[in-house]
Amino acid sequence: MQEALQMLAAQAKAAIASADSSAVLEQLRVSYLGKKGELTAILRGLKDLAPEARAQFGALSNQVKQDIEAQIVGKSSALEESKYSKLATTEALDVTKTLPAAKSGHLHPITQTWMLIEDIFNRIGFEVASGPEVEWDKFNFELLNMPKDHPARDTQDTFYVSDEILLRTQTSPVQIRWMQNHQPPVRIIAPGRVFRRDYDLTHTPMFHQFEGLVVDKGITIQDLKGTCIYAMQSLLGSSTKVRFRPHNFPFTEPSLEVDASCNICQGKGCRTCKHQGWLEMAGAGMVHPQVLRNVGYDPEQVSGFAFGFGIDRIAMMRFGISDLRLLFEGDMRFLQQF
Ligand code: 2U9
Repeated sequence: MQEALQMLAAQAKAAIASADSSAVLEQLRVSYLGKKGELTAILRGLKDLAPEARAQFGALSNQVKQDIEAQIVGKSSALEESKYSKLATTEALDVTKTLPAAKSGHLHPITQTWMLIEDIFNRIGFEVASGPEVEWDKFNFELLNMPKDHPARDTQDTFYVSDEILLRTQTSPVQIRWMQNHQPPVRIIAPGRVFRRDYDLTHTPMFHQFEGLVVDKGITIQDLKGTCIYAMQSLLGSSTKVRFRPHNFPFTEPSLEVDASCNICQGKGCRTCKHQGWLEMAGAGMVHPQVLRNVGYDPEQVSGFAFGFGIDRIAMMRFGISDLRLLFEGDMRFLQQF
């Protein structure tokens, strides 16, 4: 029995020493010291021995049990220690290391231009108005002097939702709604998304424009011209020249087109301005008396002017972008430049 105990003690010592994980160590503890363990079986057998032998082997068995327990405890802390010292090298963090600079986003070139426009007009006392992108035919066309059979409707290929509902082709309905709810003086700009069925190098089915409207007693075409010159020079530079050509819109009379001297070649002629020295920037005119009447204003008492600019066009000129479609593709390599 003594021999058996000594062999067991030697076996256990070797096995514990070579255990390479806490799980293996736990298995060894169970197999030696557990309820069905080898040493436990020997200890249980002590009761069958003669009293003398029982005292002798009892003491020895207890000694072996204590030794095995102590070895397991010692090995367990050695294993823990080596686990953490390995982690200290494999998962080490250098908290003093300099991080790469954080990337911050920025506003889209169109948003930047839009905000600049609002700022330029705020400075001369205009309020900013907005309205729905899905509109009634009445607000987008009819009250603007374009009844159902009007030829001008053909030039604005429209997305219809139903007979009476459409995606607005201009922001003019915002001004109609404003005038229905406010008495003169009116001094507003209406920036926003508009929609037309068009897609090529210079047209996208969704684009941005801002329109302006001023209505008060005694407003003349001089006010219109002064405001357009102020806007063009604020947006494109103070040396920008502005010229006005006669045009025709159903909602203004007289109507004008507004050109700015090309800010790429300073008016000398280049590819951007098709060697004209001028770029077409806006449409404008004195609000048609019928439009004033349609919203309940008296054209004998008040007069007004209105204008419309493409925001995307201005953004392209300010940032030197040649293809409008690039602005709407969401390619970060392109957008990060602005
Ligand atoms: C009301 C009365 C008149 C707004 C106007 C234009 C001329 C015009 C274009 C410019 C570039 C559209 O984005 S674009 O293609 N706009 O030419 N817009 S006058 O006239 C109004 C607006 C509201 C009540």
